[in-house]
Amino acid sequence: MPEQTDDRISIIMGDITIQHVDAIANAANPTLLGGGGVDGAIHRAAGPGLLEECRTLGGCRTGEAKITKGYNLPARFVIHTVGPVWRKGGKDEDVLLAACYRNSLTLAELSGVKTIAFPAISTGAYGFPYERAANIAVWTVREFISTHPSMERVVFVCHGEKAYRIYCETFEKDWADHPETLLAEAIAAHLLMIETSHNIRIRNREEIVRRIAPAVKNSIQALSFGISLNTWVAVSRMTGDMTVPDKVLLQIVEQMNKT
Ligand code: AR6
Repeated sequence: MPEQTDDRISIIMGDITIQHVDAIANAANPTLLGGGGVDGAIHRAAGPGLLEECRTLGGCRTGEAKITKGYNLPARFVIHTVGPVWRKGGKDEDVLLAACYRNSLTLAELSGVKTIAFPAISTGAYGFPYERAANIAVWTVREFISTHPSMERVVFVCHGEKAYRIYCETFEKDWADHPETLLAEAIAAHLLMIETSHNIRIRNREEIVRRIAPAVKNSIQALSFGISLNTWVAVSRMTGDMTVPDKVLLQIVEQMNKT
């Protein structure tokens, strides 16, 4: 089996159901009651106990994740996440796909998982363009593990040679020199996390992404923007629908450029 590795990320070609890792991620649907593709393969390999436990979970929203035991799988846990259905990019698909990876990793970490394998979420029945999805997957995972040392290894399991090649090419892109679109995705993902964790909706989210992305040079700055905005939201105690004032954005960008 071909394999490409750095010290914490592996890209392999194969079947996720046979991976010896602490957890495998499942590209599920909102019912969590099984389906085709990788979901079907995982349920078949895990056995009926998995479906039984899934029935107790009350489904899962797009971009979110839920955890179960792995039953007959070599992996101890399955992290079920629901990817977005591709709708030509106009329905926050990038942000939601990034949220799948981030929420799965967060949930995994909370359960003591140190090694996790991911399939290419949303790239089958849900129709997400493969290359774009691979970029988001690699980008989001790299960013997450850079700030979460307890996650020792993440394995991308590619189903087929073409898929494997695309992941390898994405992986080799210079991490410090990502194109603006990827930085925009990272910023959008930070905004989504802020919205979720403070239970707010940022009305000018898209405008913020458009304005901030060109000012951000790398992932560290994108993260630093996310942290500063998160702090501002926490201190301002805003709730419900809110707009981030221009003044605040300018202050954060100014601060970011000093670091
Ligand atoms: N190991 C690794 N990857 C696999 C495997 C496998 N055994 N089998 C398929 N893939 P999909 P989605 C790859 O359709 O697009 C289900 O019915 C596959 O080549 O499984 O998120 C759910 O219940 C593709 O690249 O998931 C939902 O209804 C990737 O896994 C819906 O499909 C994801 O393809 C979810 O659609």
